[in-house]
Amino acid sequence: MASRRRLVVVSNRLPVRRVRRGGSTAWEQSPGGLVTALAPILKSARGAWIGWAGGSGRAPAPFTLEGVRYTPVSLSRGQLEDFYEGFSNRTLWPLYHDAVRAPEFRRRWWWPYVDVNRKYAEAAAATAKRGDLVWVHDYHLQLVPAMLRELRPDVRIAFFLHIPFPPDELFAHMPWRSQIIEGLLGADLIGFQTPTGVRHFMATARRVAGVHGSRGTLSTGGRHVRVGAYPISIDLAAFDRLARAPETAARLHRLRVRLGRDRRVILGVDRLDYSKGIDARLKAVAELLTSGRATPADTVFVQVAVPSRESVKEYAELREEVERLVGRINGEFGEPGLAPVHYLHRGLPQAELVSHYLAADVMLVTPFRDGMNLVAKEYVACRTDDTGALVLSEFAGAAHELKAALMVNPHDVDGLAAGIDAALHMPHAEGARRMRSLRRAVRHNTVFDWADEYLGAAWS
Ligand code: GDG
Repeated sequence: MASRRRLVVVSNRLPVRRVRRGGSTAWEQSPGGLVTALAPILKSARGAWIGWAGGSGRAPAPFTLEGVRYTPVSLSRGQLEDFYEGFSNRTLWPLYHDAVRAPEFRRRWWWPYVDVNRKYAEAAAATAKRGDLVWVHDYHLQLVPAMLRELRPDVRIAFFLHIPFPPDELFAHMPWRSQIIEGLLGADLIGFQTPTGVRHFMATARRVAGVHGSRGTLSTGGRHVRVGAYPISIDLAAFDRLARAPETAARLHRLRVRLGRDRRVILGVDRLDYSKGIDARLKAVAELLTSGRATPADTVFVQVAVPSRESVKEYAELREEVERLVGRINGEFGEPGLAPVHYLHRGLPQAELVSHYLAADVMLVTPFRDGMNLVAKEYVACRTDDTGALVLSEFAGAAHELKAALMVNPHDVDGLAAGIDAALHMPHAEGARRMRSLRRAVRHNTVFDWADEYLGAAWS
């Protein structure tokens, strides 16, 4: 019954961008694992995607791109400030990331969050047909499942949270905790990145909404809501292909020559976000240089920090802190022509990103908390010759699968420095054994497996 299997995806942002072509502008799919995995499914299921397309004011008209129907949602300047920068990124984001920055609970951000969620729910209700599956994504839209159920009890509803779900006692701080839990419970399936997220959510749902259930099913209002862990992943084949491409070899060669062929390369790649532990790893690098375990002549640290949420105060402060640390390390330990830290405050084209992964003897993924962390998986996917070492925070969702990484606690600067040192001196055989095991883990669960598993559960 093809009509029953239609999929409507709802996410804060549409995975598209406007590009200039000739004298006019056109829409283009932006690169990313989620859209790569879902585009073929949406295309064959004549599916649709609803989300914000950037900008404020009137939304652009719906359009079709590579067989997928995109419906932009409009957000006003005020909604962007209160719903997006405020409630989503200054309340929910820090609260769900273990409160590594204090979440702000402002009453004037709550109603815009409700209004914008209703707008997405109405757009989904207007698009979905009877029996369709509507898949709602992420923390910006947690009220949509219940709002949509109210409007359209005849569709199936699934929700996936890309970021961690916090422990019960932390979530309890949220003034609108019951509204959020009830919003989520409107779904038929709620997916989290890890079993820990599932556990936290089940505990909170029992306490806040008084629902019953165990073993991945909750009962509420005469319905069953399934709750499960579905760890997201990457398009392994795409990274494998890029890593083996002849142009990549040439790019890698140029990069290694510029970084110094005899130096060991340590790499970090993140959005410039305080959850990612960029400051912690800079302190650990400083510790290695201070203790003489690394010198600017034998080791170089490259940090790619992609600008993110720059209008949010905490992000501007983090940028200052990171740049101060980089300046201090280079000032203290650098020599003319030999900077121990290279800091790039920009995103790289994907082919360039892959040559950085290939240039890195050691990859540092050290978030204080992270839903999954795709960078860790991408690094592993690119290491086709089983070389390289991954230093991974035990607080990244990816740590559940990438067990052969060198695990670290980013709050412990000495332990982190010791982990990096161990990675730099890892015996070849042990490094290869670990990398083979990491590669098996990524092969075992690609983004296509993730989408299959999740959608299989949502449709059943
Ligand atoms: C959220 C959750 C969860 C980064 N720098 C460049 C670049 N990137 C790409 C990477 C990777 C993506 O951005 C970052 O993904 P992460 O998973 O690390 O992080 P978030 O943005 O925080 O995503 C996270 C994810 O959702 C998925 O569910 O894993 O836990 O926080 O794909 O490759 N890409 C390019 N140049 C760069 O400089 N081209």
